[in-house]
Amino acid sequence: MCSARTSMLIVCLPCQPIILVLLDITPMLPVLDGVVMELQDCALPLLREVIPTDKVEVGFKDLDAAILVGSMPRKEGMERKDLLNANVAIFKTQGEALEKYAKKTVKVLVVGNPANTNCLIASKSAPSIPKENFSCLTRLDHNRARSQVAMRVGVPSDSVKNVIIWGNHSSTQYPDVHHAIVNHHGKEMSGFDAVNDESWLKGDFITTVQQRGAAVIKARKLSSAMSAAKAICDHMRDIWFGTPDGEWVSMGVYSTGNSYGVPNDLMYSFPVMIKNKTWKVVDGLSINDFSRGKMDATAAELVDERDTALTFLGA
Ligand SMILES: NC(=O)c1ccc[n+]([C@@H]2O[C@H](COP(=O)([O-])OP(=O)(O)OC[C@H]3O[C@@H](n4cnc5c(N)ncnc54)[C@H](O)[C@@H]3O)[C@@H](O)[C@H]2O)c1
Ligand SMILES: *[C@@H]1O[C@H](CO)[C@@H](O)[C@H](O)[C@H]1NC(C)=O
Ligand SMILES: *[C@@H]1O[C@H](CO)[C@@H](O)[C@H](O)[C@H]1NC(C)=O
Ligand SMILES: CC(=O)N[C@H]1CO[C@H](CO)[C@@H](O)[C@@H]1O
Repeated sequence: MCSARTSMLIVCLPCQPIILVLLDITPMLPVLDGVVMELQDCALPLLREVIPTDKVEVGFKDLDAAILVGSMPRKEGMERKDLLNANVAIFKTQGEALEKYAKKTVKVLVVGNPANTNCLIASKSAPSIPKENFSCLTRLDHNRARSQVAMRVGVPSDSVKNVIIWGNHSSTQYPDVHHAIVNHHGKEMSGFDAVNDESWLKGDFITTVQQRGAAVIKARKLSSAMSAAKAICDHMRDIWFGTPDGEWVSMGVYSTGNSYGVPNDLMYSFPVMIKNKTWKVVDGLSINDFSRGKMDATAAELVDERDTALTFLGA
């Protein structure tokens, strides 16, 4: 599958061929045909086949990876509870379909909002698939934070590593740069030293990242598409091939209650390192009072949403 590119090193470059199975609801099938044409027109060398379908038993059959994007969008005048109820129904059905049709080793990435809670519902509806195999997308927020710092310092985005997104994928998420490292023209510095503007880091930086989704919608009249797709690719690629040595990324993963005082039984965004398709929360980072308060606030929001969602799940 992967060929060694040099005679001295066996370097397995990210070259995993894929078959894409695209599931949508029946009225969207004509639109899906347009997506299939565009995918073909990309002439992607690793894309071996595209299968559009409106049948769950085709869409979920023997999957190695599942990216759950479809969810109920908020409509004018819709109550938060009704929206959550509708999404619980969708992600319960999708969890059950994963349980029934997918491989037990499937890696499931939930994108549709509210992503954290939808992910929890899907995992609870697929009891024979390990909870660790479910994650939700906060990589877009992670990339936003990384890019904001890079632009501020005036370095390329890959000169900034180890930012963290804690908590929910919402405006209460906490983008944290206390452990970030910036390569400032060859010299490694902490994020705070490189930026050298604490009030920006504790103020506008945080709100810019938290409200970036809304800002994109306001400007484009449409929600993030390209950046979200890029973040999904980053997330799945890192699950497949691992994170680089010494680097972590942010992912919403199952909290067992053993990391950073985050309550048990939540999908919460943590810094994780990934090896051999298995993630581990990066434990032991120091957390100051400023961070603590923000991490707890976003956790409280998720506990509340989970408890409401579980009443719908039981119903
Ligand atoms: N976590 C993140 O960072 C992040 C980033 C971007 C978007 N999102 C969320 O992702 C979701 C999708 O966004 P989008 O812009 O791609 O929306 P979209 O409306 O363009 O696409 C959603 C697709 O899902 C389909 N769908 C709906 N219900 C379905 C079901 N039950 N089964 C199969 N397919 C179904 C729809 O027909 C539609 O084609 C939204 O909830 C959005 O808020 C999350
Ligand atoms: C958590 O984040 C999602 C995604 O932005 C949002 O829809 C949801 O309302 C948030 N949860 C709460 C309880 O605010
Ligand atoms: C990688 O994970 C697989 C399945 O979980 C396991 O069988 C294998 O031993 C692991 N390999 C390494 C090098 O840890
Ligand atoms: C990402 C992850 O944690 N994957 C796990 C999924 O479940 C299998 C067992 O079925 C584990 O081996 C993987 O590590």
